[in-house]
Amino acid sequence: MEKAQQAIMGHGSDKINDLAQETKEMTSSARLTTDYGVKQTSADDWLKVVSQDKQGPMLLEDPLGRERIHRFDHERIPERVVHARGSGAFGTFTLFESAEDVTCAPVLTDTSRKTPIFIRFSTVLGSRGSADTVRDVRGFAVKFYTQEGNWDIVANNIPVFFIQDAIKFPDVIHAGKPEPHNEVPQAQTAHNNFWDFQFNHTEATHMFMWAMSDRGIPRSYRMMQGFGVNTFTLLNAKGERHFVKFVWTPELGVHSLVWDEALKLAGEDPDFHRKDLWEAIENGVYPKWKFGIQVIPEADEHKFDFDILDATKIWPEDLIPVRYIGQLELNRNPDEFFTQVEQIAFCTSHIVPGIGFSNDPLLQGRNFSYFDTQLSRLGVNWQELPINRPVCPVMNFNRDGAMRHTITKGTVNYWPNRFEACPPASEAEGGYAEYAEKIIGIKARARSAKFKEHFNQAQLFWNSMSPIEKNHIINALSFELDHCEDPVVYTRMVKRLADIDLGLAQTVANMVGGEAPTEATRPNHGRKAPNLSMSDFPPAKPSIASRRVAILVADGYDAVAFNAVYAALTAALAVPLIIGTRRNKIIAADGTTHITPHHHLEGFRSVMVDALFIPGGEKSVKTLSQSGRAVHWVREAFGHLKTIGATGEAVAFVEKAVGLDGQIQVSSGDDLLESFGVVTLRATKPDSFGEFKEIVKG
Ligand code: HDE
Repeated sequence: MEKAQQAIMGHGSDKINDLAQETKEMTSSARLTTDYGVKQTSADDWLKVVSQDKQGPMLLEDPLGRERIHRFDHERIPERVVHARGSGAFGTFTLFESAEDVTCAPVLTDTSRKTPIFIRFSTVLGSRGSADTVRDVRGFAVKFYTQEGNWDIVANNIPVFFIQDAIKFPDVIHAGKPEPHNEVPQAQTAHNNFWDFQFNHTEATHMFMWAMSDRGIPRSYRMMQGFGVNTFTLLNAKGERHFVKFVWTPELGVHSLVWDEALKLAGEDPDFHRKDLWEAIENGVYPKWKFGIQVIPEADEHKFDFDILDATKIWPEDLIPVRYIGQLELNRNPDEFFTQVEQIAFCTSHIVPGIGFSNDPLLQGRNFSYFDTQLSRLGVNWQELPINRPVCPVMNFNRDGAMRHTITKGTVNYWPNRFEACPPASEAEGGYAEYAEKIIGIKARARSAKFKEHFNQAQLFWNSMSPIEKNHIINALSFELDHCEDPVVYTRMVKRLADIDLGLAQTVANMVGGEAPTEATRPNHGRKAPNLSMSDFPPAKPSIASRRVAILVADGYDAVAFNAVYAALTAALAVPLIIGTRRNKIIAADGTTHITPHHHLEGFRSVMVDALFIPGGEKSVKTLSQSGRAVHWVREAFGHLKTIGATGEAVAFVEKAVGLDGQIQVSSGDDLLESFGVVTLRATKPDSFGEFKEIVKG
């Protein structure tokens, strides 16, 4: 049995057991058949008229030939209109602390339960085949297969959104997607239309600051927070209602790529995030997130200077702390991408008893949209698809439609019926109880007063960034606006930045063109909030597990140093990757020991790894130092502030490659390099790699 499968046997495996009924395996004992089950003697030739020396016509009669082409012609379904590019995995939700004071939903109150989940990660704007590492918001949709039915939190890695009202969604997406006349650019916000939209919608200001921050280029899906964004409600057994936001935080800490890495990876390894997730789960290093709720009693709804139903606002954690009550863990890769990752379909409207909606105008529109989009993507019976069906019984009077699978016996298909077949459930039986909310108002196309304030939290976010994060935001805005050729777009956007911070506006104006503002359009209130900066989220338990470490070797490498590092990394569940001057055998300095590299220097690049190690060995190091590509490996890794380790002769090679030759103290006092995360040892001692590991962990 697979490692990952073993881990989830018992509790939490209901969904896997359910899917097993539909799962077939391709084995050598199985024989090729048509879809209607008849065994076939050939898979290679269409039925035709042939004679010894002449190729005759193909026969339309051939059912196998026609079936193969017909089935192929229809393999594609419409890609998701947004979030088309994604990947996902199965896992388990474990509840540590009951939230029964605020909800009666057993998934959030019964600590003995383990609820099966599936999570799909995605980018928003790119097509299905676009690159993983583009600057974009990341989708983070979670399906909980609870005993009371499916509960979906269709979340993002950023806690706010561009717009307040669902009616604006087609506009924001049209503006962000490739432009209509030439379908350029793919998976990029760096173009006129996106920034034209941002200027025209002051409500988007807070969100574009998040998107331009390092959160827009995550290092890994495993290192992002998840946010439900919209305000939901919780209902407890006493009938009391609370407003709630859902949030989860990765055990590995929140980390990003640097922009240069993201750009290069988009070309060198467009599947970087997809592979990273797959590799970690296959290696048994399961990603985990603390699952939390932010709760506001109904009576406090109007106590804040922002509207708590406005999806362009966070609930600052100093005002409303997160209460972490459970854990999401991913522990099993899908068996087949299409039937699981592509066909999974989420709906914000899928909630279970004890959880409710709020009047958040973005959520209300989403509740309409998701079901509707599944109808055009998957057809009316999409909830019967194995990945989408609940693990609890489903029975009702919905019938027929394309691709209906379920065969429902009985002579009636309506309610009420004379047999009293399939009556609605009482609340005591677990029926969903609507909260009796009193609503008074006038009918109007309008938003309530507090929705009109759009800059306070954009300033709060900016003020809360560390100096490095601020610098990255400036660089991101400078890159994006540089790609807007229309001066109207970039000059107006530069002015908009003065609504957030004068220094920010002036620096960006200087880079992208346009008149630098001399006065802030509105004073910066100077407030900060906790847990907006990524630096507030270091790893819970620093670990080198699942980190990729490249080991650069050529003929004549020092086998003692190599073996020590390789063994230490493997024991710590890291992923050592041997990168040789070729993929054929590389011979060690002793002339007999050898290794077969995973990749060669041209086939793999430094941006694909977290750290670099170069063992000594006179001949090996000489070869590497004469290779432009090897020198580039070291320089690039150094430029991206990656940990670099070196022993013996390789120490001088690293020093020279990074341009710090002669400036450092040798022996244990390599302070200058160490401050850059470079660990060097002149003499190889197999037990002295602890420090290297410690730095990689950070
Ligand atoms: Fe979505 N969104 N969205 N969205 N969204 C979709 O549904 C929509 C919004 C999010 O992995 C679509 O099944 C509207 C916020 C994720 O399958 C569609 C509005 C947030 C995913 C849709 C929003 C999201 C989607 C396209 C504004 C963060 C991918 C395919 C009212 C909380 C789910 C699909 C997956 C997908 C509509 C705004 C997250 C068209 C109308 C806010 C993670 O229904």
